[in-house]
Amino acid sequence: MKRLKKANIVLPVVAVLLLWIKTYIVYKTSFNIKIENFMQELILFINPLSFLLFIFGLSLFFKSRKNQNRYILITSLLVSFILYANVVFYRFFTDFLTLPVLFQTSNFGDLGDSAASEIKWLDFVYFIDVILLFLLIKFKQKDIEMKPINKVTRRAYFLVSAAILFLNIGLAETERPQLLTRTFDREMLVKNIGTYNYHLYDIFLQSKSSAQRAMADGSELIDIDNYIKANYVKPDKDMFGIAENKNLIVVSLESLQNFVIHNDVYGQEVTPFLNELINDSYYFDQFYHQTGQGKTSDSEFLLENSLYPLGRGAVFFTHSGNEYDAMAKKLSEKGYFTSTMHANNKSFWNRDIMYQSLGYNYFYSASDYEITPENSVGWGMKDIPFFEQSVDLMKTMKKPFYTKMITLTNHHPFKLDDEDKFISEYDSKSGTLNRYFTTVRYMDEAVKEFFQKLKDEGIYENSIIVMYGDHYGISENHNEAMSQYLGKEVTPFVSAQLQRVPLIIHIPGVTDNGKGKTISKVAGQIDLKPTLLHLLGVNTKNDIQFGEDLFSPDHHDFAVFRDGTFITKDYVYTDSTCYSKESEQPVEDSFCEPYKEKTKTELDYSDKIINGDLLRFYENREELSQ
Ligand code: GP9
Ligand code: MN
Repeated sequence: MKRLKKANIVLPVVAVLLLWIKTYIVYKTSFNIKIENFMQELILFINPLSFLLFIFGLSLFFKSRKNQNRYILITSLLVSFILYANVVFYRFFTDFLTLPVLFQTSNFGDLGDSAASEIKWLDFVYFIDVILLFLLIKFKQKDIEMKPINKVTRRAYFLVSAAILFLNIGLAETERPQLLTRTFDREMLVKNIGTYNYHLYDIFLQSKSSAQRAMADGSELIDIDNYIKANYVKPDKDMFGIAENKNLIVVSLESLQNFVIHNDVYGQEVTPFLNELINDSYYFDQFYHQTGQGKTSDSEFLLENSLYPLGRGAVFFTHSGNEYDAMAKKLSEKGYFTSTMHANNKSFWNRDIMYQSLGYNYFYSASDYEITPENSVGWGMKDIPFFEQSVDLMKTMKKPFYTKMITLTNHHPFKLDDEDKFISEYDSKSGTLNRYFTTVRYMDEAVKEFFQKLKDEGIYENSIIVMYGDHYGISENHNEAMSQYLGKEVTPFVSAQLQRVPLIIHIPGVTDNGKGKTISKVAGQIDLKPTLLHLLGVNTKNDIQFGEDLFSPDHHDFAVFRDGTFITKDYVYTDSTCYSKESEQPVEDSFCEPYKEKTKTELDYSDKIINGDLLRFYENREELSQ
């Protein structure tokens, strides 16, 4: 019996086998990883192995069986948990976890509702192998004949594990050259190096970005500055300052996609008020959201800075200590009272910290509102009471003011009390899509009452009201139901088109009484800052920004998504394929070629600015370029 006290090799190998098989089954059943050929399938199959061999191999260094057992069980549980966390995250976001997102613990409480709806009791099957391992250790281990581990066996074991790692990377490199240098696409990474190695790589990237800040000096800003100056477009003379000294009210409409505008569910209009308002406003119907994992907060980041959010994590979390030249800051300097109004926990998305860096004077958060169980649903306060109380707060604000309001009711899982359902649900296999229309309809009603109250309180005439959808509400997980609604297949081209969100700019005295216009320029949230500042008569000529004034006659039809997808006047480049907008079919790559470089440059420069915290050198910009 004595020999059983020493570490052995059977148990770690069993643990590796169990987790390996489980990971592969999870790949095939819980993620939607596209496999195009046998080689890709093979890579997917072997990719969990090197990490698992390594991590369980460490147990071979334990001197006692008891400690080895403990280590193996805990590791198996932890690794299973990481895999499961990815599964739950994927169900909601169709994406894999990144380190910064994982550490956004202050969001976890509020994410409860959404996350809970993604957790199912049957999910315990994701841990079956851990239970098996436990039972094996408890009841069967003494029956297994085992040799104590020696140095030679250990060395051979790690050699095999290293060989598998190199084989994996080698095969991946032939399938996807430059995989690790071009980290646009997380799915590609997971597919090729496996979910566990991907997480290690993510940790490496995170450390790299911390180092980047430490290493940066202002010199990188020179190239960026030159690029931005060369691409600057002048504002339209008649539009510049058209709303000077008026209040600026920006409303971020939660999860509102453009496809619901002028659309219906069984004859019931989804957005009757917005459809009408569009006639009295500038309405941009080719306007795209450009958010990444930071969702609402990314859209706020785009609005405020005219910089791209990050490819991983939420920049509100990862770079809240940076220096920014935000719209809020510029308007505060111009004498505006600047604020955000959002009836949610102030620390959600790290807003309370980030808003200080963006230069807001005040954040009206949950504690500034009267929130009761009766006026709440889903994520929190309903939009109608939110708007109502917000207008009362506006009356107390110093004028002129800039406020950004963030709505909440039209948020996944799109729950609504019966009395707030103004239309009936859609009928498809996706409850999410079915309910979505009803919450959008509710939000439309809320906006209508908001306009009325602004008029009643005499704020309307002195304000301009800007509204945009922050990001998609219906993810690709609902493609089947979506294609049923749209009456056509949701191809990658259609998916990219579905990222359009409405942008409505309503200027009393200018666009009202039917003087509105639908403008079909290709544009994105990155264009908001210069556009709005110019309307208020604030110059942005010396700003570091990637957006262009939407009213400028020189504005380019161009929008870049965070994953490298881009849209031009005639083409859509997505999923490594160039599509013609006219035929909606793939065309020769050469049509998209000229814009690839611009896309890459802009995303790279924007990342450099954020990772290096380059705007802290901004004051000395004149000196830098001399
Ligand atoms: C939370 C709200 C919703 O405060 O902004 O966040 P989202 O999940 O859409 O990013
Ligand atoms: Mn949102």
